[in-house]
Amino acid sequence: MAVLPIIEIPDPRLRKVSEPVGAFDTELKRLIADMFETMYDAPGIGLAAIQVGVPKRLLVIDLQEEGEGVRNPRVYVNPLFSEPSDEMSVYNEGCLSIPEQYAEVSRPASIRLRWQDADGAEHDERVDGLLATCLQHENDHLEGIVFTDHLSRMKRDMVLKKLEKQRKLNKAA
Ligand code: GNR
Ligand code: NI
Repeated sequence: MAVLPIIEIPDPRLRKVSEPVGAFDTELKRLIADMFETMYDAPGIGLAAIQVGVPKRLLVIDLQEEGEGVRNPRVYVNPLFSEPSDEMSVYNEGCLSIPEQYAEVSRPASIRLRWQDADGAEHDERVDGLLATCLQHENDHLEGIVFTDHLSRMKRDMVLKKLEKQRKLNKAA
């Protein structure tokens, strides 16, 4: 297993549309294991394959609910969203590819999700709460979208300016 480098904006790879996973082989299982190790190391609650430079429709999530440190790893291969609720939910989102920046994003509070697991078996569930928010954030990555794309021009410019300022400070340190 390995901690992989996480790519950050404005890396153009983060704008690519990821391709469906076709083979449920040992290479896929190794990538999933490396993605978990990378996400836990960061630490983050979700990671899309493109964030480690692999343009495949694959996400890992672990909400580590209640902050009790109990791991609950979830893998979503070829996720498909439908039936978003009219009800919206606002969450202060962050992204490992936009480090240390946060902003409130409004998304459907619940969605229907179909996906495959690491062995290719199919699943179909309705999800809500933080899991629904996180899944939509990750699914955006598969389409080349990041959370700042959902903000007003003014808020987006503010976040991107703060990111540049932070990067300069980090460089000077
Ligand atoms: O670690 C992460 N935290 C987070 C918080 C609120 C909404 C979404 C997320 S996902 C993010 C990790 C990440 O960048 N995934 O793509
Ligand atoms: Ni992200």
